[in-house]
Amino acid sequence: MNELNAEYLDVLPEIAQAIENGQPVVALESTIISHGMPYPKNVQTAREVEAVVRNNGAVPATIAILKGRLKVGLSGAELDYLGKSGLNVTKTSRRDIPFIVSGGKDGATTVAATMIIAAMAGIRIFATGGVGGVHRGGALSMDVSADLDELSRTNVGVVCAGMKSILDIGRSLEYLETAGVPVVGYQTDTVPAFYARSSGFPVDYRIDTPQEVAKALLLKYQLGIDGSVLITNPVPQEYALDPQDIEKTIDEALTEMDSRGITGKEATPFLLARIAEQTDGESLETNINLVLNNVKVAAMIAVEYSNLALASKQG
Ligand code: PSU
Ligand code: MN
Repeated sequence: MNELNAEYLDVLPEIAQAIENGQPVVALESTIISHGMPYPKNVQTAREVEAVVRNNGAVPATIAILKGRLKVGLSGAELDYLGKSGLNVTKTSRRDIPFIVSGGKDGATTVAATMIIAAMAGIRIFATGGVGGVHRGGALSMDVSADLDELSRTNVGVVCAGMKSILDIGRSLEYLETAGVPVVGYQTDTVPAFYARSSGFPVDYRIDTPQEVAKALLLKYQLGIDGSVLITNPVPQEYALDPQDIEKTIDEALTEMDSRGITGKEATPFLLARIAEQTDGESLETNINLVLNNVKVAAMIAVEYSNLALASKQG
């Protein structure tokens, strides 16, 4: 752990010990809890997610900011508090962290902010549902998620189910290429589109085993090449939604967002909530199951990463 940051970090003892010993740890974000899913499913899912990480041999580390403290690992009561507070907790990305901490406030961390705090604590693998990207119309509005720049600079591998098609997936991938972020397809040739198994866009590298993913990630850091590897893992077939149905819902949500003038950091939470409402919870079931699938893969990668890193230290 970086001495400079230790003063602001609260790492649960079990997690601190695992990091210290080079054992597998998987970081998890909290905006998905407060802004990504409704209560109480969000809290139930967050607990289930932690259980799946454990069942696959790693220690879960859910990350958030509470009363100005950077929390790595949350108690059951803290998870419940975040889930109940929902949209009342500040969505916290890179730019917000110093202000939430200096104000002693609570913050639900996005992919970008979770990566930063995970890296401070020494965690190398992080799992979520979907990452942010270039919004549709983003070429003009310049609404590009801070997640993309974070992926180019912070050394944490991110497992996700691709991007929701609320985003312009093609432009998001162009941006990642420019930023030097490799997009890996875990057992797939095409980038998944969150609810759907494929966006049609090719991945940079298809990798079929957790060990091969871990090897490339470790090598990247051994070579001193900063930034993430985006590991995309398609939603399990049985939970995938019909792309045309979901497209219609997304289009309606985007039209409503524009007519209400919603922009900036409110855009993504608005779209997520609208889509969940409009699909009568069907999309929520898909969302939950793809997250569970991602954390399982992330835990398997973390186990392999830990083995390889320990072996290379000894060797
Ligand atoms: N996309 C999803 N689910 C989510 C998010 C994005 O499918 O929960 C959340 C994540 O926390 C992500 C953030 O980091 O939204 C991106 O927000 P913005 O587009 O404002 O950067
Ligand atoms: Mn944005």
